[in-house]
Amino acid sequence: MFDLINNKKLRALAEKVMAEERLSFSDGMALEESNDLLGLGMLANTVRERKNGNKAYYINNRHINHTNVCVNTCKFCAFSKKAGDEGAYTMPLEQVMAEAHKYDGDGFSEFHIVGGLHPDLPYSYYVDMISMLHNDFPQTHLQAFTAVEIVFLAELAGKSVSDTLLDLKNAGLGSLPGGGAEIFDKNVRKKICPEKIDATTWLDTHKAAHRLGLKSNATMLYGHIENAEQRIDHLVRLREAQDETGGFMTFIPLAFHPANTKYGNIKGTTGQMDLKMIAISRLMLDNFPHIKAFWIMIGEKTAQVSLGFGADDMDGSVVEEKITHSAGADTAQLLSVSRIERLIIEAGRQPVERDTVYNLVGA
Ligand code: V47
Ligand code: SF4
Repeated sequence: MFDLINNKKLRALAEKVMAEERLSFSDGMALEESNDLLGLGMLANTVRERKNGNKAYYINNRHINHTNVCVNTCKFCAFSKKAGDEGAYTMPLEQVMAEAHKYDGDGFSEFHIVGGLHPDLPYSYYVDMISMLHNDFPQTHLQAFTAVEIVFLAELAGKSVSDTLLDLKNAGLGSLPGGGAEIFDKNVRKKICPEKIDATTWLDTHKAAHRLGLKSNATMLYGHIENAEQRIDHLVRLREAQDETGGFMTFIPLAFHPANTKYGNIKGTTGQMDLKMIAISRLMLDNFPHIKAFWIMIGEKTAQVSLGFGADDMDGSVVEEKITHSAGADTAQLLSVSRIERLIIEAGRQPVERDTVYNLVGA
């Protein structure tokens, strides 16, 4: 089958993939240097089918972004505002609850909750938010607060990261989303998000969560000022962390959207790059069970095609995502379950509704 791959280096990697051998950093660079998208896709699809067969997962979920007020000034972010700016908002807890109850009866299994680093909200706001949601929605998984938010909350409370995670877990937190990873490289980070926690702190926060029994996801923001070497370095560091704890469920490559950011001059990613990132991450992250195509960022059509290029997960119905839409995403706010299933079935895959931690829903 791999005779069809026209690139010599890629054909050599095919042998490693077939033998289930780990790809090295320099193998990763060879993947990056290849423009043989079909070859990359074929290899990634082999791993995808080995791990997940013909299944394509999705979740019926709802996003809540409780505030866009943030003390940081990440240059790629179009979502954050300073308090008092036009468009700045912070939901009191009653409003968070009203938002959550808007979806009563919709059959969702997850709330995905992320927000800015607000300068004035007390620690109790976050712990109470989780316990109030958990109280009203005991069956709904709460995937909340990126590692960046967790470290911010720990500093706010004067507690260790582990104790902060424990407070939130005791209140009903189910898992951590994968945001805030951006690109681990120190020099890129200094330019794109100078105030953000460094790579080691991000990774240590996830490892601490895993040790407390909380699963998590990981992301990588690509298509801005980073280069191929920095992307492969990012994946290798994630793979090493996963070797230690095994607590990551899913990797989500995030396509940079430049509109309304400080990088408005950068062109958005292309379909070739989006599919290549899915394939490369599937091949490099041999210890991650799942690779997610976040349709909000790459569009429904590319997400559908990515199911043959390494992805086995389409995320979910989402509803009212603000982070990417602030940065010019022209995707819808909502994909109905029937639309997601149609996209998956037309791609020749078997749609499987999951909850956050990949239990089957309604099975
Ligand atoms: O960390 C911010 C990214 C992330 C832009 O865990 C941008 O299942 C593109 O992490 N263009 C937050 N991306 C979202 C996130 C996420 C999304 C979906 C699923 C999961 C999961 C996690 O969004 C941030 C940052 O990397 N981001 N601005 C932008 N202009
Ligand atoms: Fe704040 Fe997150 Fe935006 Fe950075 S990416 S400015 S931390 S909301």
